[in-house]
Amino acid sequence: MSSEMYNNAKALYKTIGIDTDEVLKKLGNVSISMHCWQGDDVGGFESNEALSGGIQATGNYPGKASTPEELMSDIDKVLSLVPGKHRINLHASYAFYDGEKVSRDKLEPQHFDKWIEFAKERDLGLDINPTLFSHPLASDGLTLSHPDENIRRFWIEHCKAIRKIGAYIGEKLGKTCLNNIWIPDGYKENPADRLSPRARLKASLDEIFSVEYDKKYLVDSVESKVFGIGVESYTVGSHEFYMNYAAKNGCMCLLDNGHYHPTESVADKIPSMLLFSDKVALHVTRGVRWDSDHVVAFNDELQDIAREIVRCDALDRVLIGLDYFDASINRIAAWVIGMRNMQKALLAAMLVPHTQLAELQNKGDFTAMFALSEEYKNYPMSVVWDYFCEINGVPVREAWLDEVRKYEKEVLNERK
Ligand code: RNT
Ligand code: ZN
Repeated sequence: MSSEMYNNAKALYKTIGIDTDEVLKKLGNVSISMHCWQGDDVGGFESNEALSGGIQATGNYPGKASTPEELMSDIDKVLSLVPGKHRINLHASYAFYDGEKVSRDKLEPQHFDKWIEFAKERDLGLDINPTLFSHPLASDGLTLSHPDENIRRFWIEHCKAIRKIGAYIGEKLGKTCLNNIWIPDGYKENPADRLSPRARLKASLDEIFSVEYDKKYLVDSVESKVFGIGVESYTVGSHEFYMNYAAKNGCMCLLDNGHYHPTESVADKIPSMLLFSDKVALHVTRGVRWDSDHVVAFNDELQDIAREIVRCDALDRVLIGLDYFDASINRIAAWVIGMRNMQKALLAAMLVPHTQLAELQNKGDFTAMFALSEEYKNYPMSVVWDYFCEINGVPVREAWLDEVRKYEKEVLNERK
C-alpha cells in the first residue's frame, strides 16, 4: 500500500481533530483474549464427551484440531494473520493430561505448564475458565446449584482448583489472568422453586471466592445468561443474580452479548457497569436466533460495543474476549475474521471525535450531532486499517485468506 494513501487519510482525519498515528499506537496496545475453543468446537483434550450445557457447535468442516499440538499450531497460524499482541483464553478441559486421567476437581497448576510455556515464548497472556459442562456430573444440567450436595461439592472443588491454576498462570507469566465462571444451570420447564437454586449458587460462589489471591495475578468474573438449549425456562445464573453478586463481592461481571434478550444492548450496559465497578469483562459474540455463538461480524452491535468502550475511555477497564464456535467454515478463518473485526470496530470508534459530538449533545444541537455522526461513518477508516496491518507485518485486506487456504491444503486437509 502506498503511504501516500495513508498520509491523505491522516490529513483528512486531522481536520476533525484526530491524530491517526496516535490512534494506531493505542490500537496496537489493545490485547484481545482469543478463545482457544473455536479451534476444536469446544472439544477439549479431556475426553470424547459430547458438548453439552445448552451450547452447540454446528457443522463438520474438515480439519478440526484434535490434539494439543494441532490446536497450538492453528493458534499460531491465526496470530500470524492478526495484528498486535493478544491473550489466549483457555478452558479447564484444555489441560495437558499426558495420558493420565485427572478428575476436574483434582487439576493442578502443572497441567497447564505447556500452555504457560507456549504463552511465554510468544509473549502472550492467558485467561482461564472452569469447565462446568460436557461431563457426566453435569448431565442433568445442574452444577454449582445442584441439590445433590456431592455433585455441588465436586464443582466447587473444580472451580477452586481452576482459580489456583489461574493465580499460578498469572504469576508465571507476570500478566494478570482472568478466571471466568459460567455455568449452564437451568430448567427446561418453569421450576416450582426459583429461589433455592440461586441460593445454592450463591453459597457455592462464596466458598469458591473465599480463597484470596493477589489481584496482580488473578481476577475473577461471573458470566450470566438468559437461556440455553434445553434449559429455556429458567437460568440460575441470570444477569440480575450475577450483577448483584459481583457488586457485593468485588468480582467482575462478564457480559456476553449473546446472552441477553434480542433488543437488549450490551453496549448500553457498559457505561453503567463502569460507574459502579472498576472493571468489566466481555465475551464478544454474535447471537442469531437460538444460537448465541456465531462468528463476530463487523455489524452495528459490534461497533456500538467498541464505541462505548472507546468513548468511556475504558480500554484498560474493559477486558475484551471473544466467544463463538463455528464448525461450518474453516476454523482458522473464523478466528481471524472475529479478531480482525473486533480490532476494526475499535479502530472505527477511535476515529470519531467523541468530545466534539458530546459537546453538541450537551448544547442540545442534536441536528449537528446526528448529521456529523453519520458523515464520519464514511471517512477512510479502511485506509488506516490497511496501514495498521502493514506496519504490524500481517496480510493487508483479504490477503490473509490465501494464507488460510494454503494452510488448509497443506495442514488441515492432512488431518484424519
Ligand atoms: C456459554 C457461555 C460460555 C461458553 C464458553 C465455552 O453460553 O457463553 O462463555 O461459551 O465458556
Ligand atoms: Zn460466553
